[in-house]
Amino acid sequence: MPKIDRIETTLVDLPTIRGHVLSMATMMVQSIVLVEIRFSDGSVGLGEGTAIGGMSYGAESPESIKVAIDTYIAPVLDGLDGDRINTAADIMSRAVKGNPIARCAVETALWDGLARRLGVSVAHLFGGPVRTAMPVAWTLASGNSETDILEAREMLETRRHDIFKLKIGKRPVREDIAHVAAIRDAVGDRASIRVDVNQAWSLDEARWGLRGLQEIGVDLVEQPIGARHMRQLKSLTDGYEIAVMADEALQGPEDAMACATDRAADVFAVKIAQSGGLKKGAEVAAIARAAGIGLYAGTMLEAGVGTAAALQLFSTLPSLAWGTELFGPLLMKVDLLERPIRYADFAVHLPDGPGLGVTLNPDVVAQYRRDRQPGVPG
Ligand code: MUC
Ligand code: MG
Repeated sequence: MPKIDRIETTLVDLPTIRGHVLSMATMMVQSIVLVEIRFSDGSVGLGEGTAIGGMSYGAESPESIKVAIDTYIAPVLDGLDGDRINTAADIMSRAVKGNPIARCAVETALWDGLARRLGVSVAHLFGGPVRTAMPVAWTLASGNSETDILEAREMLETRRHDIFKLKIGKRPVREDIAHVAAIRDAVGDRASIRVDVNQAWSLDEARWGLRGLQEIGVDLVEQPIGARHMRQLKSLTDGYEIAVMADEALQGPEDAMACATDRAADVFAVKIAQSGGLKKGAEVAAIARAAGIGLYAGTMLEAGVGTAAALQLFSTLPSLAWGTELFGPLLMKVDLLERPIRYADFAVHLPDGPGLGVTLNPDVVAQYRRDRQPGVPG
């Protein structure tokens, strides 16, 4: 039985293609933690842990993910049979409370290692893909309506995306609605328009907001109010026709259960990282499915490894009515993978090959790793 020999983490800072303006932060760089697990038989598994906007989006940061893995997860998994992923996940959740992104990164590397040893894909371990191409949204978040319109037109013309998610919540509600309306008018019925408020509105702002968004033909509003305000979210879900999606409110199966029991949202943004791993992500999706709640594959704006991991899982779900936003690698100026994930015909394509189906480009990692020695050629 291959044992877990070593768990290595590397912080990598990747510049974004433009400022990505969210209600809580503007991202000029995306920092990710790469995880490589080395097993006693020589096999290796890859994982990724990625947060958004330092600590402004959630409680984990790139630095805290690295510390959680190096200091608290690696020692308790040392020497464990590498095939026993359920045992490893259980040990991790007993040793480390919270920190779902760190646990997901390690679990991902265990799945990659196991699938590679078996010569199959991670999707295969989850019962096999039911699809290999998935609709993929692009986030318009340049902070400027005109720039967003140009970007949307280009995405439509190149057939890369016809689903746009607009990041709002930073400006007064009226200004945000005018911004969304300008984009809605510019693209007409060629695209689905959705918005993500990232918890920025109070309940009364949200009531005006949802009414306005509904009137201008927006399809969906994501996490309009604070993650903990589940009852208030339900009042919005019940009060308007526009679909309401829960995102930050879903930190694993327990939150999913509470949200589904009250039917507080119409759609779940399922994120493997926020759920605490692929297995728990699958549980969140199963709860949604059992409750008749729509599914959407969310992202923490991961680079290629984390995005591939999500694709492996979401390719196996019988229904994914709202598609995905697994576009993370496209937001960064450089790609970490030897063979980048393919985006074409308004879809993201499941990488093929064993494990996650991806390998790292060592030159790019060497050039962008945070601990790179100045002057040492990367
Ligand atoms: C979020 O809240 O959904 C997804 C796309 C994007 O631009 O930010 C993320 C996070
Ligand atoms: Mg969101």
